[in-house]
Amino acid sequence: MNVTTPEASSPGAEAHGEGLLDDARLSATLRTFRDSGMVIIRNAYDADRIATLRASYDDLLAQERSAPNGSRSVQPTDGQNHIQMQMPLLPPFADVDVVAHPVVAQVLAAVLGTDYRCCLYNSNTAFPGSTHQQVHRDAGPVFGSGLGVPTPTTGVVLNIPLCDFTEENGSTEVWPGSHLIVDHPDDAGAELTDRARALASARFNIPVGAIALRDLRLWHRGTPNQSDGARTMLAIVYQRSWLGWRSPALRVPAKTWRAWPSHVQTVFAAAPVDD
Ligand SMILES: O=C(O)CCC(=O)C(=O)O
Repeated sequence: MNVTTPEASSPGAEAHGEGLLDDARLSATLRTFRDSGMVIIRNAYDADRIATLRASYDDLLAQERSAPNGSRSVQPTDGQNHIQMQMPLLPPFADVDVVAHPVVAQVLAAVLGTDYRCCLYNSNTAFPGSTHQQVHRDAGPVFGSGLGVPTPTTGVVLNIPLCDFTEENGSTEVWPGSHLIVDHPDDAGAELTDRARALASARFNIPVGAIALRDLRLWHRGTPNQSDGARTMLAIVYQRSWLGWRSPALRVPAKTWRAWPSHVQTVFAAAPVDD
C-alpha cells in the first residue's frame, strides 16, 4: 500500500485564522484523530507568522549551539544531524496563538478533557544530511501491556512546522492507527523499527501554516533531510491533568505569566512561575 500523502491518513480539517471549527468539522477532525492517531489542520497560521517564529527559532538555536559551555536545552536524538531543543516560554514562542491556538484548544478539550495541561515544550530540527530515527512512540500505553486493550488518548503533541515539510527535507513518517496497538507479551523486546516494516506508513508532507496533532502513542520517526536547508518544527505536548508529569525544563517567566489571559495560565498551571 502506498500511503505517502498526509491526506491519506488525515483528510481532516481546515482552520482559517482565528475562527473555530464548526460542529461538522470538529466532529470530522475528532473522528480522523481517533481513527488514525493524528490529524492535520491546514491554514492555522499565515506565512508571515511562521516566518517570524522561524527567524526567532534560528537565532535561538544558533545562540544555544555556540554557548561556551555547551547548551543544556539542545540535545542530539538517535538520528544523525537531528536535534531536539527545549523551548523557552518567551515571545514569540509563548504567544497565545502558539501555545493556545483556539482551534487546537477546541480539539484538545474534546480529546483530553477541558482541564488538559501543557507538560513539555520541545522542537525538532533535521539538518541537511540527517538520517532515519528509530521508529518510536513518545509515550507507551498508560497501563503498559497489562490492560490488553487500548485506552482513550491521554497525551497529544502539537507539531508546528516552521517550513514546508516535504519528502526531500525529511517530513516526519507516521504509522496511522498504531496508537491503538497494545503490545502482545510475545513482542516484548521486539524493536518497533522491525515491526513497522510490515505495516503501512505515511509522511506528513504539509505546507507552512498547517499543523499536526498526534497521539503520543503513534509510531513515528524523523527521516533523512536531503535538502540544503534545516527542517524544523515546534513540538508542544499536552496531557490529561491527572497524569501529573511535566518536563523540569517547563518553567514560566513571571512576565509571560502576567501577559497571558487566565485560560492560558490554566493550561500551564502545572509549571512553576519564575521571578
Ligand atoms: O523530527 C521529526 O520528524 C520527528 C522527531 C521525533 O519524533 C523525536 O525526536 O521524538
